[in-house]
Amino acid sequence: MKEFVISEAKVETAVIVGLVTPYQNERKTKEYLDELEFLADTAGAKVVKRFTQKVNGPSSVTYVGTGKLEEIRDFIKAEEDEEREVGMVIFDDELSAKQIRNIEKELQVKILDRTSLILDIFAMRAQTATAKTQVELAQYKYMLPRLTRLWTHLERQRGGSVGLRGPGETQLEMDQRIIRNRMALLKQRLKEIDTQKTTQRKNRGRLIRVALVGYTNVGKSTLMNLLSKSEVFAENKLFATLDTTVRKVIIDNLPFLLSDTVGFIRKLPTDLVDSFKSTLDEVREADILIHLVDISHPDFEEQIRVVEKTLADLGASEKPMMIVFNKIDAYTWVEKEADDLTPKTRENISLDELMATWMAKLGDSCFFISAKTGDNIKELKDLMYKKVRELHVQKYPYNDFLYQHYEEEE
Ligand SMILES: Nc1nc2c(ncn2[C@@H]2O[C@H](COP(=O)(O)OP(=O)(O)OP(=O)(O)O)[C@@H](O)[C@H]2O)c(=O)[nH]1
Ligand SMILES: [Mg+2]
Repeated sequence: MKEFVISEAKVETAVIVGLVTPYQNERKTKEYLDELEFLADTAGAKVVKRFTQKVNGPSSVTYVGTGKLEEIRDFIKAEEDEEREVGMVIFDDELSAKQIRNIEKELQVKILDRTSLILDIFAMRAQTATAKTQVELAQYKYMLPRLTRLWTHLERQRGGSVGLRGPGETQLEMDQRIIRNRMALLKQRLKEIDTQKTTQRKNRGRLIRVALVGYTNVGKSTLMNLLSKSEVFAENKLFATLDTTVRKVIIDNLPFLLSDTVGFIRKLPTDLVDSFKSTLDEVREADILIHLVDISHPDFEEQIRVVEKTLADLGASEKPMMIVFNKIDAYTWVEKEADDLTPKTRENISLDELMATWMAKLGDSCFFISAKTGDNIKELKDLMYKKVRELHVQKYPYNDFLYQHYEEEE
């Protein structure tokens, strides 16, 4: 638990909750909660306490068991007694309407889950009309099956449900209808945007398209800026980028298009991925993907799997791909004592060893850089030049500027 100082009293505070299950051991849960805390921080909430519980699976009634829920309630009460208000409780998994209703009744504070938190950040980050429309649609998709909770809230205010059932249902049905209409409108709007974007993409000319993909916060925008000398917003926050940016990059005599796009994350609901269809078309239509990985992250291997799974969901896993490991400057490891005979863990592997392992596995389809210090960037550019040219010659064999150059070299 972190220190709580009075000068920060205006910052919304949060308690986060996760489960340890047969499928998610303590270490994993800690990593998930670290990430959830980072998400909360990105959304502007300060995490003051974590709760975890060892169970076989989430309870369908209250997610955690009754005892744990009381523990959380007692904590909130104790904080309130000290004039420290807990603004919200955030759960690491998506909650059902029923779970939210029951938990809220017990804890009497704002209840969020991983999905609604991510949606909140998306809403905060959305800049363009496309992103805003996509986020709004995703928010309604999340809200619709959970609408009853608004109604229960009302119920409580009016003191019981007797005699209110009729108008209550009507109210709910009305809300649902309004939302469904709004969703239809948003879908229609996205369709129009899609058509527009498809036309735009067709008009881009005969250039190879390279897409930067990867987990959130791995450095995609930083690399994009470095390669294209553009100024895409990059910072140490999750989902700094929501909109796709496309830039023309020229390496040597070879122009191509490079796109930077929204980062992926664990437990991202498919609905949300669907809503970002037009943003992710850039990935789907790319000729080659650069999968950027943050090698300094303790859990980068799982991040790779999450990205691969998301790409498969998008139908983009068959594309040519390069894995580029970023942040080699920030990689840390602990050398084991010679007399320590316990098995080596991930923390005991040196960068050289790790690089050797991956190169043995992937050959020249993997690469190691630091977008921050510029380490190996020149070599990365050379490699990209080679790969893009290969594709270009295959796809546009009669393209003048390249064809000439190509012949000269024959
Ligand atoms: N140490 C180190 N930090 C880096 C490197 N590359 C990027 N960063 C930092 O990592 C953070 C995230 O960088 P971004 O470029 O915003 O990452 P992104 O993948 O675009 O993230 P999202 O758009 O949020 O998905 C920033 O604070 C960068 O300064 C690197 O090579 N080394
Ligand atoms: Mg970015």
